[in-house]
Amino acid sequence: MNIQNYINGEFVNPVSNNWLDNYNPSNGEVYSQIPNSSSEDVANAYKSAAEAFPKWSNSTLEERSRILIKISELLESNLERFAMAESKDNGKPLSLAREIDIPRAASNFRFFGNAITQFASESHESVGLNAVNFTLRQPIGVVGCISPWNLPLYLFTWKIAPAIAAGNCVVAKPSEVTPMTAYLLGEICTEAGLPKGVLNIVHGLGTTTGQAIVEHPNIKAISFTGGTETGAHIARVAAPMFKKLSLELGGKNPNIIFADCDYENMLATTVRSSFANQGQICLCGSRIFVEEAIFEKFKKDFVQKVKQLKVGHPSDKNTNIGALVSKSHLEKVENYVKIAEDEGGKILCGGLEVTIEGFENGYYMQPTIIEIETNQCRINQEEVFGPVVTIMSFKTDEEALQLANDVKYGLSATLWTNNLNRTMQFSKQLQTGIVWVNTWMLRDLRTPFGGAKESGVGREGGFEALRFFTEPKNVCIKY
Ligand code: TXE
Repeated sequence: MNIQNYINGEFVNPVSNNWLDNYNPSNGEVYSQIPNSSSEDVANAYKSAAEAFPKWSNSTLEERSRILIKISELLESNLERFAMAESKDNGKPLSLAREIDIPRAASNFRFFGNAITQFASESHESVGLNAVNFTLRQPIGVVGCISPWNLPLYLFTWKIAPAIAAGNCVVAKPSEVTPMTAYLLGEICTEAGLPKGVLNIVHGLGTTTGQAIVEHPNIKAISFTGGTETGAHIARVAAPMFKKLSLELGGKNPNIIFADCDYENMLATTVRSSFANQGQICLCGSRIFVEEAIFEKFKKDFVQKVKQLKVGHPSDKNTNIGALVSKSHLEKVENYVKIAEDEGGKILCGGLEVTIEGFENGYYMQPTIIEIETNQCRINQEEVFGPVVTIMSFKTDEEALQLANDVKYGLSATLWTNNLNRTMQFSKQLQTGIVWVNTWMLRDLRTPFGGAKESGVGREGGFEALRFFTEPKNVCIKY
């Protein structure tokens, strides 16, 4: 089948009629073709968005809210279809797509459909000067949204929903590795009555289609989630045009475990925070630091639990770990296991590819735990983004904090302790955008989301996202 671009409310082929293969990671077969869109397609998408902007930006908040909530309802009523498409395209367990990815995509639209009706701006009375200032928040115009392959529809809609809620029109590109649910979203938007041109979806490679979005002189803001190197490149291209940027990039997140934690809860959650979605979540805790007093016990229990995880076909209901997203990504992750071994890391379990009967060409790998002696090794300093975690012990709070912060990334951290004083000390001193205490990936969509250091700039989520997608203007009225 052919996936098409969605421009001005219509499904269209790429102008050049060039196509790319789309692979099913569970069996390694090509199962669809996607447009290899050029700057011409991006220009068409921009034109359609620019034409839709005057009317959409003047639509009432009730109107926008109604349409966003309708999109959310349609995603919910098409849950099974979308979950199956996501699982097939990405390799993730169907159960995960059904329980997390698609419901969250629906929540994104519902949340921002409601949030926009509550969004307000500030006013300041200039006392003694007989003047009043207020902040007019206006949509930016046409904005670009570029998303990755790990949580395809979840992250695509996390950007699109606030952008259109705030009155912008959008040119969006999903990852070329996982285009399917973005394609299906076009149909839903039309059915929900989203006016033509408000959302335009172009498919293609990052270096051509994505680059064309970033280079387009009139696309004034870019919201991007992806790798740190790509983010740095986008920042360089966008800077001379003074574009507004929100960059959500890689992570190398510490999971710090103290002996005084609720052990069973910590153990079960740590299995999830290590290997959910095959470890391909920017928030996964890939560096596990354990207080010396419980290190040996934790090591034994963790290895035992992880060995029970079933690697299998994504649609098998017993599968805990599906396929990695692509062959090249599997090779990257395997290469990191070799690097870790060369650096003296000890593989406690996993490390090998898995062959699933009937799906021998799929991209499967065992969940892998590596014991290391120092944080200063490549496996602990570089983002692997697969089912691989390291463990290492520490003695004191100071040492744990130093290890946690000793990395160029700063997306999230997880802390396991029942000590309130320690909780506050770590919360203040961890150099990350998110700190989870005694939990992981508990998301409240009102909270600011994003990273410090090389994990990005800007925050998404809640009113932060609505602020990003609007331009504040100071209006000063003298009376
Ligand atoms: O990401 P890319 P890749 C990390 C992870 C992974 C590495 C590389 O470590 O192994 O990044 O993954 C588009 N202009 N993360 O190569 O290339 C691209 O088409 C404009 C962490 O798959 O960053 C896709 O839509 N766009 C991450 C999107 O950027 C460009 C999730 C992300 O792809 C572009 C994914 C360009 N020049 C990977 N080049 C997270 N933070 O969750 C690429 N793209």
